Amino acid sequence: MQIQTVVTQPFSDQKPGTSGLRKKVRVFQQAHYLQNFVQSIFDILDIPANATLTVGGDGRFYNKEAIQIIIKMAAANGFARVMVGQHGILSTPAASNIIRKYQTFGGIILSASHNPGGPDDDFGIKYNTDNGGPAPEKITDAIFANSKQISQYKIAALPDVDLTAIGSTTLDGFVVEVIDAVRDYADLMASMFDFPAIQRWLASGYRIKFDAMHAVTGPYAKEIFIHRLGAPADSLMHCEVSENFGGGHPDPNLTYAEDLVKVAYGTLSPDFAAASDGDGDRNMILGKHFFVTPSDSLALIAANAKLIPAYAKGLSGVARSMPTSGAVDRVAAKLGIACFETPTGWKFFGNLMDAGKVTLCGEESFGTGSDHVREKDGLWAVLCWLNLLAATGESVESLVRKHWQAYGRNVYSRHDYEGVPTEQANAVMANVKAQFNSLPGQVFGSYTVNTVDDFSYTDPVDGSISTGQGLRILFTCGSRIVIRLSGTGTEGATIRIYLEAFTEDPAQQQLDAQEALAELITVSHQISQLPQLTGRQQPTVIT
Ligand code: VG1
Ligand code: CO
Repeated sequence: MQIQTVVTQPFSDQKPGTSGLRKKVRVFQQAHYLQNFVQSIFDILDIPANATLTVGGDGRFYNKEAIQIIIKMAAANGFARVMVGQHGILSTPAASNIIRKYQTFGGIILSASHNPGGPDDDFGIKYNTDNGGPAPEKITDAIFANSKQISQYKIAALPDVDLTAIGSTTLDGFVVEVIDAVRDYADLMASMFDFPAIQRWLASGYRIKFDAMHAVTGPYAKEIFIHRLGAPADSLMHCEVSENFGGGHPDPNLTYAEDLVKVAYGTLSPDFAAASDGDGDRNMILGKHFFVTPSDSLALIAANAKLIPAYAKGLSGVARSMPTSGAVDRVAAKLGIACFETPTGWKFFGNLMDAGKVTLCGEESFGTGSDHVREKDGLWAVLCWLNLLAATGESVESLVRKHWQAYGRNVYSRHDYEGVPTEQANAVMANVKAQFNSLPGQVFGSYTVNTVDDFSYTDPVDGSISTGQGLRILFTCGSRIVIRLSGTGTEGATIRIYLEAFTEDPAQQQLDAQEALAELITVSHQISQLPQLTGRQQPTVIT
Protein backbone atom coordinates (compact mmCIF):
# COMPACT_ATOMS: atom_id res chain seq x y z
CA MET A 1 0.00 0.00 0.00
CA GLN A 2 1.31 3.42 -0.89
CA ILE A 3 1.25 5.73 2.10
CA GLN A 4 1.67 9.47 1.72
CA THR A 5 3.02 11.61 4.52
CA VAL A 6 1.57 15.08 4.15
CA VAL A 7 3.18 18.11 5.77
CA THR A 8 0.68 20.25 7.68
CA GLN A 9 0.36 23.18 10.08
CA PRO A 10 -1.61 23.01 13.32
CA PHE A 11 -4.97 24.74 13.77
CA SER A 12 -5.44 26.33 17.15
CA ASP A 13 -9.18 25.69 17.48
CA GLN A 14 -9.50 21.91 17.57
CA LYS A 15 -10.55 21.58 21.20
CA PRO A 16 -13.34 19.00 21.55
CA GLY A 17 -16.40 20.34 23.39
CA THR A 18 -19.16 18.56 25.29
CA SER A 19 -19.36 15.94 22.55
CA GLY A 20 -16.49 16.04 20.10
CA LEU A 21 -15.25 18.75 17.74
CA ARG A 22 -18.07 20.77 16.17
CA LYS A 23 -17.53 23.50 13.62
CA LYS A 24 -19.12 24.95 10.54
CA VAL A 25 -18.82 22.70 7.50
CA ARG A 26 -16.68 25.39 5.85
CA VAL A 27 -14.16 25.16 8.68
CA PHE A 28 -13.90 21.41 8.14
CA GLN A 29 -13.52 21.96 4.39
CA GLN A 30 -10.31 23.93 4.85
CA ALA A 31 -7.31 22.05 3.50
CA HIS A 32 -5.96 19.55 6.09
CA TYR A 33 -8.45 20.55 8.83
CA LEU A 34 -10.23 17.21 9.16
CA GLN A 35 -7.02 15.30 8.46
CA ASN A 36 -5.17 17.09 11.26
CA PHE A 37 -7.84 16.19 13.78
CA VAL A 38 -8.05 12.56 12.67
CA GLN A 39 -4.27 12.21 12.86
CA SER A 40 -4.36 13.82 16.31
CA ILE A 41 -6.73 11.03 17.36
CA PHE A 42 -4.69 8.23 15.79
CA ASP A 43 -1.49 9.56 17.35
CA ILE A 44 -2.74 8.96 20.88
CA LEU A 45 -3.77 5.38 20.12
CA ASP A 46 -1.61 2.34 20.45
CA ILE A 47 -3.19 0.56 17.50
CA PRO A 48 -2.76 -3.21 17.81
CA ALA A 49 -2.20 -5.48 14.81
CA ASN A 50 -5.42 -6.56 13.11
CA ALA A 51 -7.35 -3.68 14.69
CA THR A 52 -10.73 -2.65 13.28
CA LEU A 53 -12.10 0.89 13.40
CA THR A 54 -15.85 1.53 13.32
CA VAL A 55 -16.82 4.53 11.19
CA GLY A 56 -20.21 6.10 10.61
CA GLY A 57 -22.07 9.34 10.75
CA ASP A 58 -25.50 10.88 10.83
CA GLY A 59 -25.55 11.41 7.07
CA ARG A 60 -25.30 15.17 7.18
CA PHE A 61 -23.63 17.27 4.49
CA TYR A 62 -19.87 16.43 4.21
CA ASN A 63 -20.38 12.99 5.80
CA LYS A 64 -19.53 11.17 2.56
CA GLU A 65 -16.34 13.12 1.87
CA ALA A 66 -15.15 12.87 5.48
CA ILE A 67 -15.66 9.10 5.59
CA GLN A 68 -13.50 8.51 2.52
CA ILE A 69 -10.70 10.56 4.08
CA ILE A 70 -10.97 8.70 7.39
CA ILE A 71 -10.90 5.29 5.70
CA LYS A 72 -7.69 6.17 3.86
CA MET A 73 -6.10 7.58 6.99
CA ALA A 74 -7.10 4.51 9.02
CA ALA A 75 -5.36 2.34 6.41
CA ALA A 76 -2.22 4.47 6.54
CA ASN A 77 -2.12 4.52 10.33
CA GLY A 78 -2.11 0.78 10.87
CA PHE A 79 -5.72 -0.31 11.11
CA ALA A 80 -6.32 -3.62 9.35
CA ARG A 81 -10.03 -3.07 8.77
CA VAL A 82 -12.81 -0.53 9.00
CA MET A 83 -16.46 -1.38 9.60
CA VAL A 84 -18.61 1.29 8.11
CA GLY A 85 -22.37 1.66 7.95
CA GLN A 86 -23.96 1.42 4.51
CA HIS A 87 -23.84 4.84 2.79
CA GLY A 88 -21.51 5.89 5.60
CA ILE A 89 -24.41 6.11 8.01
CA LEU A 90 -24.68 4.89 11.60
CA SER A 91 -26.73 6.48 14.34
CA THR A 92 -24.62 7.31 17.38
CA PRO A 93 -26.11 4.53 19.57
CA ALA A 94 -25.87 2.08 16.65
CA ALA A 95 -22.18 2.94 16.25
CA SER A 96 -21.66 2.36 19.96
CA ASN A 97 -23.34 -1.02 19.58
CA ILE A 98 -21.15 -1.99 16.61
CA ILE A 99 -17.98 -1.11 18.54
CA ARG A 100 -19.09 -3.28 21.45
CA LYS A 101 -20.64 -6.17 19.54
CA TYR A 102 -17.72 -6.64 17.15
CA GLN A 103 -15.12 -5.54 19.71
CA THR A 104 -13.57 -3.01 17.38
CA PHE A 105 -10.75 -0.75 18.46
CA GLY A 106 -13.10 2.16 19.01
CA GLY A 107 -14.76 4.21 16.34
CA ILE A 108 -15.05 7.60 14.74
CA ILE A 109 -18.53 9.12 14.70
CA LEU A 110 -19.30 11.99 12.37
CA SER A 111 -22.07 14.13 13.73
CA ALA A 112 -22.97 17.55 15.00
CA SER A 113 -25.98 15.88 16.58
CA HIS A 114 -28.85 18.32 17.09
CA ASN A 115 -27.14 21.17 15.21
CA PRO A 116 -28.45 22.03 11.71
CA GLY A 117 -26.67 20.56 8.67
CA GLY A 118 -25.83 21.74 5.15
CA PRO A 119 -23.02 23.66 3.46
CA ASP A 120 -23.50 26.69 5.72
CA ASP A 121 -24.18 24.75 8.88
CA ASP A 122 -22.48 22.34 11.21
CA PHE A 123 -20.34 19.24 11.09
CA GLY A 124 -18.69 17.29 13.88
CA ILE A 125 -16.38 14.42 14.69
CA LYS A 126 -15.60 12.45 17.81
CA TYR A 127 -13.68 9.38 18.86
CA ASN A 128 -15.31 6.64 20.91
CA THR A 129 -13.14 4.17 22.76
CA ASP A 130 -13.44 0.38 22.66
CA ASN A 131 -16.16 0.36 25.35
CA GLY A 132 -18.33 2.12 22.76
CA GLY A 133 -18.44 5.39 24.68
CA PRO A 134 -17.25 8.91 23.94
CA ALA A 135 -13.59 9.35 24.80
CA PRO A 136 -13.15 10.62 28.36
CA GLU A 137 -11.62 14.03 29.03
CA LYS A 138 -8.06 12.79 29.48
CA ILE A 139 -8.20 11.46 25.91
CA THR A 140 -9.92 14.49 24.38
CA ASP A 141 -7.34 16.69 26.15
CA ALA A 142 -4.54 14.62 24.63
CA ILE A 143 -6.13 14.88 21.17
CA PHE A 144 -6.31 18.66 21.56
CA ALA A 145 -2.67 18.79 22.68
CA ASN A 146 -1.65 16.80 19.58
CA SER A 147 -3.68 19.05 17.31
CA LYS A 148 -1.71 22.08 18.52
CA GLN A 149 1.64 20.65 17.49
CA ILE A 150 0.89 18.39 14.56
CA SER A 151 3.29 18.67 11.62
CA GLN A 152 2.27 15.80 9.35
CA TYR A 153 -0.40 13.21 8.73
CA LYS A 154 -0.54 9.89 6.94
CA ILE A 155 -2.99 8.92 4.24
CA ALA A 156 -3.08 5.91 1.93
CA ALA A 157 -3.27 6.42 -1.80
CA LEU A 158 -6.39 4.28 -2.17
CA PRO A 159 -9.39 4.85 -4.43
CA ASP A 160 -12.68 5.96 -2.91
CA VAL A 161 -14.65 2.98 -1.62
CA ASP A 162 -18.19 2.26 -2.80
CA LEU A 163 -20.27 2.45 0.37
CA THR A 164 -23.62 1.82 -1.28
CA ALA A 165 -23.47 -1.98 -1.27
CA ILE A 166 -23.16 -4.20 1.80
CA GLY A 167 -20.10 -6.41 1.65
CA SER A 168 -16.38 -6.46 2.08
CA THR A 169 -13.66 -5.02 -0.18
CA THR A 170 -9.94 -5.67 0.21
CA LEU A 171 -7.57 -2.95 -0.93
CA ASP A 172 -3.88 -3.82 -0.67
CA GLY A 173 -4.62 -6.04 2.32
CA PHE A 174 -6.78 -3.41 4.04
CA VAL A 175 -10.41 -4.48 4.50
CA VAL A 176 -13.41 -2.19 4.20
CA GLU A 177 -16.52 -3.89 5.46
CA VAL A 178 -19.77 -2.11 4.63
CA ILE A 179 -22.42 -3.30 7.06
CA ASP A 180 -26.18 -3.00 7.35
CA ALA A 181 -26.50 0.07 9.54
CA VAL A 182 -29.81 -0.97 11.06
CA ARG A 183 -29.91 -4.73 11.60
CA ASP A 184 -27.59 -5.16 14.58
CA TYR A 185 -29.25 -2.27 16.37
CA ALA A 186 -32.79 -3.52 15.69
CA ASP A 187 -31.76 -6.99 16.90
CA LEU A 188 -30.42 -5.48 20.12
CA MET A 189 -33.69 -3.62 20.73
CA ALA A 190 -35.70 -6.77 20.05
CA SER A 191 -33.62 -8.61 22.64
CA MET A 192 -34.31 -6.01 25.34
CA PHE A 193 -37.99 -5.14 25.05
CA ASP A 194 -41.24 -7.08 25.04
CA PHE A 195 -41.90 -6.70 21.31
CA PRO A 196 -44.90 -9.10 21.34
CA ALA A 197 -46.61 -7.00 24.05
CA ILE A 198 -45.96 -3.77 22.10
CA GLN A 199 -47.29 -5.46 18.94
CA ARG A 200 -50.49 -6.42 20.74
CA TRP A 201 -50.83 -2.93 22.18
CA LEU A 202 -50.50 -1.40 18.71
CA ALA A 203 -52.83 -3.96 17.16
CA SER A 204 -55.50 -3.13 19.73
CA GLY A 205 -55.78 0.33 18.19
CA TYR A 206 -53.40 2.60 20.08
CA ARG A 207 -51.75 5.10 17.75
CA ILE A 208 -48.21 6.39 17.75
CA LYS A 209 -46.30 9.02 15.79
CA PHE A 210 -42.53 9.07 15.50
CA ASP A 211 -40.70 12.03 13.97
CA ALA A 212 -37.16 11.34 12.74
CA MET A 213 -36.73 15.03 11.87
CA HIS A 214 -35.29 14.02 8.44
CA ALA A 215 -32.32 12.63 10.32
CA VAL A 216 -30.55 9.37 10.94
CA THR A 217 -33.27 7.44 12.78
CA GLY A 218 -35.57 7.28 9.72
CA PRO A 219 -34.41 3.85 8.50
CA TYR A 220 -34.15 2.54 12.07
CA ALA A 221 -37.70 3.65 12.83
CA LYS A 222 -39.05 1.98 9.67
CA GLU A 223 -37.41 -1.30 10.55
CA ILE A 224 -38.39 -1.29 14.23
CA PHE A 225 -41.83 0.34 14.33
CA ILE A 226 -43.20 -0.73 10.96
CA HIS A 227 -41.51 -4.02 10.08
CA ARG A 228 -40.89 -5.51 13.50
CA LEU A 229 -43.71 -4.04 15.59
CA GLY A 230 -46.38 -3.82 12.91
CA ALA A 231 -47.31 -0.16 13.37
CA PRO A 232 -49.15 1.37 10.38
CA ALA A 233 -47.02 3.36 7.92
CA ASP A 234 -48.57 6.67 8.95
CA SER A 235 -46.97 6.23 12.38
CA LEU A 236 -43.85 7.84 10.96
CA MET A 237 -43.08 11.37 9.86
CA HIS A 238 -39.97 12.99 8.36
CA CYS A 239 -38.31 9.60 8.05
CA GLU A 240 -36.62 10.31 4.72
CA VAL A 241 -32.99 11.05 5.52
CA SER A 242 -31.67 14.30 4.10
CA GLU A 243 -28.22 15.92 4.17
CA ASN A 244 -29.59 19.13 5.65
CA PHE A 245 -32.42 17.59 7.68
CA GLY A 246 -35.02 19.10 5.37
CA GLY A 247 -33.63 22.54 6.20
CA GLY A 248 -34.68 22.08 9.82
CA HIS A 249 -32.98 22.03 13.17
CA PRO A 250 -32.92 18.33 14.16
CA ASP A 251 -33.35 18.96 17.86
CA PRO A 252 -36.31 17.14 19.41
CA ASN A 253 -37.85 19.75 21.68
CA LEU A 254 -41.08 21.74 21.78
CA THR A 255 -39.59 24.52 19.65
CA TYR A 256 -37.80 22.68 16.86
CA ALA A 257 -40.05 19.59 16.56
CA GLU A 258 -43.03 21.83 15.95
CA ASP A 259 -44.64 19.62 13.28
CA LEU A 260 -44.82 16.75 15.74
CA VAL A 261 -45.96 19.03 18.53
CA LYS A 262 -48.87 20.18 16.34
CA VAL A 263 -49.88 16.56 15.84
CA ALA A 264 -49.57 15.70 19.53
CA TYR A 265 -51.59 18.73 20.56
CA GLY A 266 -54.09 18.46 17.66
CA THR A 267 -57.61 17.11 17.62
CA LEU A 268 -56.65 13.63 16.42
CA SER A 269 -53.60 13.37 18.63
CA PRO A 270 -52.02 9.92 18.87
CA ASP A 271 -51.66 8.13 22.19
CA PHE A 272 -47.91 8.49 22.05
CA ALA A 273 -45.59 10.74 20.06
CA ALA A 274 -41.80 10.98 20.01
CA ALA A 275 -38.94 12.51 18.09
CA SER A 276 -35.21 11.98 17.86
CA ASP A 277 -32.29 14.21 16.87
CA GLY A 278 -29.74 14.39 14.05
CA ASP A 279 -27.66 11.43 15.20
CA GLY A 280 -30.37 9.46 16.99
CA ASP A 281 -29.22 9.73 20.57
CA ARG A 282 -31.86 12.17 21.86
CA ASN A 283 -35.55 11.67 22.43
CA MET A 284 -38.62 13.74 23.18
CA ILE A 285 -41.66 11.98 24.62
CA LEU A 286 -45.22 13.30 24.29
CA GLY A 287 -48.63 11.96 25.22
CA LYS A 288 -51.99 13.32 24.13
CA HIS A 289 -51.60 17.06 24.69
CA PHE A 290 -48.90 16.26 27.19
CA PHE A 291 -45.13 16.81 27.32
CA VAL A 292 -42.84 14.66 29.45
CA THR A 293 -39.73 16.46 30.64
CA PRO A 294 -36.59 14.42 30.00
CA SER A 295 -35.79 14.49 33.73
CA ASP A 296 -39.19 13.03 34.55
CA SER A 297 -38.83 10.49 31.75
CA LEU A 298 -35.59 9.21 33.27
CA ALA A 299 -37.16 9.00 36.73
CA LEU A 300 -40.24 7.21 35.46
CA ILE A 301 -38.27 4.68 33.42
CA ALA A 302 -36.13 4.00 36.49
CA ALA A 303 -39.18 3.58 38.73
CA ASN A 304 -40.84 1.14 36.33
CA ALA A 305 -37.76 -0.55 34.90
CA LYS A 306 -38.77 -3.99 36.15
CA LEU A 307 -41.64 -4.01 33.65
CA ILE A 308 -39.06 -4.03 30.84
CA PRO A 309 -37.52 -7.47 30.19
CA ALA A 310 -33.93 -6.16 29.98
CA TYR A 311 -34.22 -4.68 33.48
CA ALA A 312 -36.49 -7.28 35.07
CA LYS A 313 -33.80 -8.03 37.66
CA GLY A 314 -33.61 -4.37 38.71
CA LEU A 315 -31.06 -1.61 38.34
CA SER A 316 -27.57 -1.50 39.83
CA GLY A 317 -27.73 2.29 40.12
CA VAL A 318 -28.62 5.43 38.18
CA ALA A 319 -26.80 8.58 37.13
CA ARG A 320 -27.81 11.99 35.91
CA SER A 321 -25.92 15.06 34.80
CA MET A 322 -25.78 17.87 37.35
CA PRO A 323 -28.27 20.20 35.60
CA THR A 324 -30.80 17.33 35.26
CA SER A 325 -33.56 17.50 37.85
CA GLY A 326 -33.39 15.45 41.01
CA ALA A 327 -36.52 13.45 40.11
CA VAL A 328 -34.47 10.30 39.55
CA ASP A 329 -32.71 10.78 42.89
CA ARG A 330 -36.06 10.27 44.63
CA VAL A 331 -36.64 7.04 42.74
CA ALA A 332 -33.14 5.81 43.55
CA ALA A 333 -33.69 6.57 47.24
CA LYS A 334 -36.90 4.57 47.24
CA LEU A 335 -35.34 1.66 45.36
CA GLY A 336 -32.33 1.76 47.66
CA ILE A 337 -29.84 2.09 44.80
CA ALA A 338 -26.98 4.52 44.21
CA CYS A 339 -27.49 7.77 42.28
CA PHE A 340 -24.53 9.63 40.77
CA GLU A 341 -24.38 13.28 39.70
CA THR A 342 -21.95 13.94 36.86
CA PRO A 343 -21.01 16.93 34.69
CA THR A 344 -22.90 17.54 31.44
CA GLY A 345 -22.05 15.15 28.59
CA TRP A 346 -22.35 11.41 28.11
CA LYS A 347 -18.61 10.83 28.37
CA PHE A 348 -18.89 11.02 32.16
CA PHE A 349 -21.26 8.03 32.41
CA GLY A 350 -18.95 5.51 30.72
CA ASN A 351 -16.76 4.71 33.71
CA LEU A 352 -19.79 4.25 35.97
CA MET A 353 -21.40 1.84 33.52
CA ASP A 354 -18.16 -0.05 32.85
CA ALA A 355 -17.71 -0.50 36.61
CA GLY A 356 -21.25 -1.86 36.93
CA LYS A 357 -22.27 1.01 39.21
CA VAL A 358 -25.18 2.25 37.11
CA THR A 359 -27.66 0.78 34.66
CA LEU A 360 -29.63 3.87 33.60
CA CYS A 361 -28.37 7.39 32.90
CA GLY A 362 -29.95 10.58 31.70
CA GLU A 363 -29.66 14.26 30.98
CA GLU A 364 -32.24 17.02 30.94
CA SER A 365 -31.24 17.71 27.32
CA PHE A 366 -33.47 14.92 25.98
CA GLY A 367 -30.85 12.24 26.53
CA THR A 368 -31.65 8.92 28.18
CA GLY A 369 -29.86 5.61 27.97
CA SER A 370 -28.60 2.49 29.67
CA ASP A 371 -25.63 0.19 29.78
CA HIS A 372 -26.78 -1.68 26.63
CA VAL A 373 -24.48 0.76 24.78
CA ARG A 374 -22.29 3.64 25.94
CA GLU A 375 -24.20 6.49 24.30
CA LYS A 376 -27.58 7.95 24.99
CA ASP A 377 -30.16 6.31 22.82
CA GLY A 378 -33.28 7.96 21.39
CA LEU A 379 -35.11 4.93 19.98
CA TRP A 380 -34.29 2.92 23.08
CA ALA A 381 -36.08 5.58 25.18
CA VAL A 382 -39.07 5.46 22.84
CA LEU A 383 -39.19 1.69 23.22
CA CYS A 384 -38.96 1.99 27.01
CA TRP A 385 -42.09 4.12 26.92
CA LEU A 386 -43.93 1.85 24.48
CA ASN A 387 -43.04 -1.13 26.66
CA LEU A 388 -44.35 0.65 29.76
CA LEU A 389 -47.56 1.74 28.00
CA ALA A 390 -48.14 -1.80 26.76
CA ALA A 391 -47.37 -3.35 30.14
CA THR A 392 -49.58 -1.00 32.17
CA GLY A 393 -52.37 -0.06 29.75
CA GLU A 394 -52.06 3.49 31.15
CA SER A 395 -51.76 6.69 29.13
CA VAL A 396 -48.56 8.74 29.07
CA GLU A 397 -50.18 11.48 31.12
CA SER A 398 -51.58 9.18 33.78
CA LEU A 399 -48.23 7.42 34.18
CA VAL A 400 -46.56 10.79 34.79
CA ARG A 401 -49.24 12.13 37.12
CA LYS A 402 -49.18 8.94 39.18
CA HIS A 403 -45.42 9.23 39.34
CA TRP A 404 -45.70 12.79 40.71
CA GLN A 405 -48.24 11.63 43.28
CA ALA A 406 -45.92 8.91 44.45
CA TYR A 407 -42.62 10.81 44.42
CA GLY A 408 -43.53 14.51 44.33
CA ARG A 409 -42.77 16.66 41.33
CA ASN A 410 -39.49 18.34 40.49
CA VAL A 411 -40.87 21.23 38.47
CA TYR A 412 -38.24 21.92 35.88
CA SER A 413 -37.36 24.05 32.89
CA ARG A 414 -34.31 25.08 30.90
CA HIS A 415 -34.05 28.49 29.27
CA ASP A 416 -31.52 28.85 26.45
CA TYR A 417 -30.21 32.16 25.19
CA GLU A 418 -28.61 31.28 21.86
CA GLY A 419 -26.21 33.29 19.72
CA VAL A 420 -25.09 35.63 22.52
CA PRO A 421 -21.77 37.42 21.81
CA THR A 422 -19.06 35.52 23.70
CA GLU A 423 -17.95 38.56 25.76
CA GLN A 424 -21.51 39.17 26.96
CA ALA A 425 -21.97 35.53 27.91
CA ASN A 426 -18.67 35.55 29.79
CA ALA A 427 -19.76 38.73 31.56
CA VAL A 428 -22.93 37.02 32.81
CA MET A 429 -20.91 34.12 34.19
CA ALA A 430 -18.33 36.43 35.74
CA ASN A 431 -21.07 38.52 37.31
CA VAL A 432 -22.57 35.50 39.06
CA LYS A 433 -19.17 34.26 40.19
CA ALA A 434 -18.32 37.68 41.58
CA GLN A 435 -21.27 37.32 43.96
CA PHE A 436 -20.27 33.91 45.29
CA ASN A 437 -19.18 35.29 48.68
CA SER A 438 -22.15 37.58 49.19
CA LEU A 439 -25.01 35.39 47.93
CA PRO A 440 -25.38 32.84 50.74
CA GLY A 441 -28.05 34.04 53.15
CA GLN A 442 -29.49 36.64 50.74
CA VAL A 443 -33.26 36.65 50.33
CA PHE A 444 -34.95 37.04 46.95
CA GLY A 445 -38.73 37.07 47.37
CA SER A 446 -39.66 33.70 48.83
CA TYR A 447 -36.21 32.24 48.08
CA THR A 448 -33.21 32.32 50.40
CA VAL A 449 -29.82 31.36 49.00
CA ASN A 450 -28.25 28.52 50.88
CA THR A 451 -25.01 27.79 49.01
CA VAL A 452 -23.35 28.59 45.68
CA ASP A 453 -20.59 26.80 43.84
CA ASP A 454 -18.99 26.05 40.51
CA PHE A 455 -19.70 22.34 40.08
CA SER A 456 -16.74 20.01 40.03
CA TYR A 457 -16.70 16.25 39.80
CA THR A 458 -14.34 13.57 40.93
CA ASP A 459 -14.84 10.40 38.94
CA PRO A 460 -15.44 7.65 41.54
CA VAL A 461 -13.81 5.05 39.29
CA ASP A 462 -10.58 6.64 38.08
CA GLY A 463 -10.36 9.65 40.37
CA SER A 464 -10.08 12.17 37.54
CA ILE A 465 -11.33 15.65 38.39
CA SER A 466 -13.39 17.95 36.16
CA THR A 467 -13.84 21.54 37.32
CA GLY A 468 -15.84 24.54 36.11
CA GLN A 469 -18.89 22.50 35.11
CA GLY A 470 -21.62 25.04 35.89
CA LEU A 471 -22.59 27.66 38.45
CA ARG A 472 -25.12 26.47 41.02
CA ILE A 473 -27.26 28.61 43.25
CA LEU A 474 -28.93 26.36 45.80
CA PHE A 475 -31.80 27.69 47.90
CA THR A 476 -32.78 26.67 51.40
CA CYS A 477 -36.10 25.21 50.15
CA GLY A 478 -34.29 22.78 47.82
CA SER A 479 -34.96 24.78 44.66
CA ARG A 480 -31.99 25.69 42.51
CA ILE A 481 -30.75 27.70 39.57
CA VAL A 482 -27.88 26.44 37.43
CA ILE A 483 -26.12 28.58 34.85
CA ARG A 484 -23.62 27.27 32.32
CA LEU A 485 -22.38 27.91 28.83
CA SER A 486 -23.02 25.38 26.08
CA GLY A 487 -20.09 23.36 24.77
CA THR A 488 -21.69 22.22 21.51
CA GLY A 489 -22.41 25.43 19.62
CA THR A 490 -20.47 26.76 16.66
CA GLU A 491 -21.47 30.41 16.71
CA GLY A 492 -21.22 32.87 19.60
CA ALA A 493 -22.24 31.48 22.97
CA THR A 494 -25.37 29.87 24.34
CA ILE A 495 -26.25 30.59 27.96
CA ARG A 496 -28.30 27.88 29.59
CA ILE A 497 -30.29 28.62 32.74
CA TYR A 498 -31.70 25.55 34.45
CA LEU A 499 -34.52 26.08 36.93
CA GLU A 500 -35.81 23.54 39.40
CA ALA A 501 -38.29 23.61 42.26
CA PHE A 502 -39.67 20.65 44.18
CA THR A 503 -43.27 20.31 45.26
CA GLU A 504 -45.15 17.62 47.12
CA ASP A 505 -48.36 19.69 47.04
CA PRO A 506 -50.76 18.01 44.55
CA ALA A 507 -52.35 21.38 43.64
CA GLN A 508 -48.96 22.83 42.67
CA GLN A 509 -48.21 19.69 40.67
CA GLN A 510 -50.92 20.52 38.17
CA LEU A 511 -49.41 23.90 37.26
CA ASP A 512 -47.64 24.62 34.01
CA ALA A 513 -43.88 24.62 34.66
CA GLN A 514 -43.36 28.22 33.46
CA GLU A 515 -46.10 29.39 35.80
CA ALA A 516 -44.80 27.41 38.76
CA LEU A 517 -41.25 28.66 38.11
CA ALA A 518 -42.14 32.28 37.34
CA GLU A 519 -40.67 33.70 40.55
CA LEU A 520 -37.50 31.62 40.27
CA ILE A 521 -37.06 32.86 36.68
CA THR A 522 -37.23 36.45 37.94
CA VAL A 523 -34.70 35.65 40.65
CA SER A 524 -32.36 34.15 38.04
CA HIS A 525 -32.46 37.43 36.12
CA GLN A 526 -31.94 39.48 39.27
CA ILE A 527 -28.85 37.53 40.25
CA SER A 528 -27.30 37.03 36.81
CA GLN A 529 -28.34 40.41 35.39
CA LEU A 530 -28.66 38.59 32.10
CA PRO A 531 -31.20 41.03 30.61
CA GLN A 532 -28.97 44.03 31.38
CA LEU A 533 -25.74 42.37 30.24
CA THR A 534 -27.07 40.84 27.02
CA GLY A 535 -30.07 42.95 26.10
CA ARG A 536 -32.13 39.74 25.95
CA GLN A 537 -35.50 39.75 27.65
CA GLN A 538 -36.70 36.31 26.52
CA PRO A 539 -34.92 33.00 25.98
CA THR A 540 -34.53 31.65 22.43
CA VAL A 541 -35.66 28.17 23.41
CA ILE A 542 -37.56 26.97 26.46
CA THR A 543 -37.55 23.27 27.27
C1 VG1 B 1 -25.62 19.66 25.08
C2 VG1 B 1 -26.45 19.14 26.23
C3 VG1 B 1 -25.75 17.96 26.87
C4 VG1 B 1 -25.50 16.88 25.80
C5 VG1 B 1 -24.72 17.48 24.64
C6 VG1 B 1 -24.52 16.51 23.50
O1 VG1 B 1 -24.38 20.11 25.56
O2 VG1 B 1 -26.69 20.15 27.17
O3 VG1 B 1 -26.54 17.47 27.92
O4 VG1 B 1 -24.78 15.82 26.34
O5 VG1 B 1 -25.41 18.62 24.13
O6 VG1 B 1 -25.75 16.05 23.00
P1 VG1 B 1 -24.07 21.66 25.83
O7 VG1 B 1 -22.64 21.71 26.22
O8 VG1 B 1 -24.39 22.38 24.57
O9 VG1 B 1 -25.00 22.09 26.92
V1 VG1 B 1 -25.84 15.54 21.40
O10 VG1 B 1 -27.30 14.82 21.16
O11 VG1 B 1 -25.62 17.05 20.70
O12 VG1 B 1 -24.47 14.71 21.06
CO1 CO C 1 -27.38 13.87 19.44
